[in-house]
Amino acid sequence: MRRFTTMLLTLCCAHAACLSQTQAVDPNAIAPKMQWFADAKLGIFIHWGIYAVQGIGESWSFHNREISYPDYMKQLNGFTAEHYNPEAWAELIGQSGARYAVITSKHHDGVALWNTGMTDLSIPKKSAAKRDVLTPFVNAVRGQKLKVGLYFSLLDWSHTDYPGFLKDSSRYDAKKDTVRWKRFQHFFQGQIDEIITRFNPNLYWFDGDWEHSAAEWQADKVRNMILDRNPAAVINGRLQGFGDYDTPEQNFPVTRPKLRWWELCMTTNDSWGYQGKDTHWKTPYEIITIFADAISMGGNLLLDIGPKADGTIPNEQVHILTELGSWTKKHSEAIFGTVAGLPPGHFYGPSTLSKDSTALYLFLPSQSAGTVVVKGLNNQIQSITVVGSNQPVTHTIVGKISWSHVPGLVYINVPPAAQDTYMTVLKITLDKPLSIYRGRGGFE
Ligand code: JFZ
Repeated sequence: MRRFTTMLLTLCCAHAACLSQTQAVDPNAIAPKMQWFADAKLGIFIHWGIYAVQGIGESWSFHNREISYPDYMKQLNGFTAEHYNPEAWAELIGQSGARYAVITSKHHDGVALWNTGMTDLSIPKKSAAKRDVLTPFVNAVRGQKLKVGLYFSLLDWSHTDYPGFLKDSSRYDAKKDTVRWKRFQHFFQGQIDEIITRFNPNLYWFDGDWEHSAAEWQADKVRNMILDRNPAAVINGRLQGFGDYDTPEQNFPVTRPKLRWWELCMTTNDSWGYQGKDTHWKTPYEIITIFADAISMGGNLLLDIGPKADGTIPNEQVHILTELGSWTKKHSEAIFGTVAGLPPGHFYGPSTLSKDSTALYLFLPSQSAGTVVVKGLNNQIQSITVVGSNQPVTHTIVGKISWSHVPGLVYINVPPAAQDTYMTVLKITLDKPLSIYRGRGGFE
């Protein structure tokens, strides 16, 4: 059994029911395997399940008694996947610029997308589609040379040996009936074992950990099961302290999340799965500015789509991914392989840095032409260009006092013609690795 360095870092996730937890993973020990994740920047999340049939909330709709459990499960009959084209999905994801995709192998409703041997509640055994819809997607994603992530809900509100069921009713108390809870442990760990052996994903995206403790999930054992098979596998932070990175959800973190690596998961409208009535779409501009903000703070964006029950992806989501794709392609050097940019206070907008920090990328936060300013830059500027066109950009140094070590203000003239449809990016080539002034002015 592998041993973990236990750090006394107490974390609490976003959920009200969350138990406070101790982070068991040493960031220095996992840094090498996390490199692809840090460089990936963009992932596409897919919530696909029977909830798309009626376009209702994924799993939560029956849990919260918006629909009866039997009626929820009747959606199995409408889940046809008749137009499902996993290669086209993977191609669209690749075109968006994403470097990885994460799909729901099983949500809280317990309906597995693959042909699990641990229960009959699966798309191949119980739905109209009558086939494993997970394996072809995993293969198609690999065919696009993208990393594969599998979402797996630890909690399973359908399983008769799982305590939780509806919001106000549970089957039993796991602390009292330990024999029954052990049966559930055998079940969910058996499914994880299937995922490990059949799919060997690059990333495990657990969810639903908040209903039980690390000891109850045997989170250390689960982590070891995964790493014994693939020491390079990345595990998200919803494993009661035994994951590798933070997963803020929907809400943009204004200050950096606690763990060294993090990923904001976010919907394109207000729903994870397909809900036809939800037309509250984010615009490509909003998605792109959110993405730039995340990478500026050293995080990734995991942008969600919710395909329909027939396997088609809603047009609005295709549009968002396509627009995002042309923007990420044009600005690829400012995104991939960069690291977090300037700390707050130097520039009114997101920024990134090349890994050697000799190039600073400024993401212009508005469409207006005119000037933008960078404060506290000690370096000499070799050139400023527009990313994507290499158009040169002029600047002036304002307020530099000859006898002071404090750098002047860099006023950059943004040419109106350089404006991108969504977000213009400037590249400042520096004389040497970035050096910034963080003082209070005057002699400090
Ligand atoms: C979780 C899931 O429940 C949700 O359906 C979706 O898959 C998302 C990516 O992850 O999000 C949560 C989890 C818990 C709460 C709310 C959203 N909660 O406790 O209120």
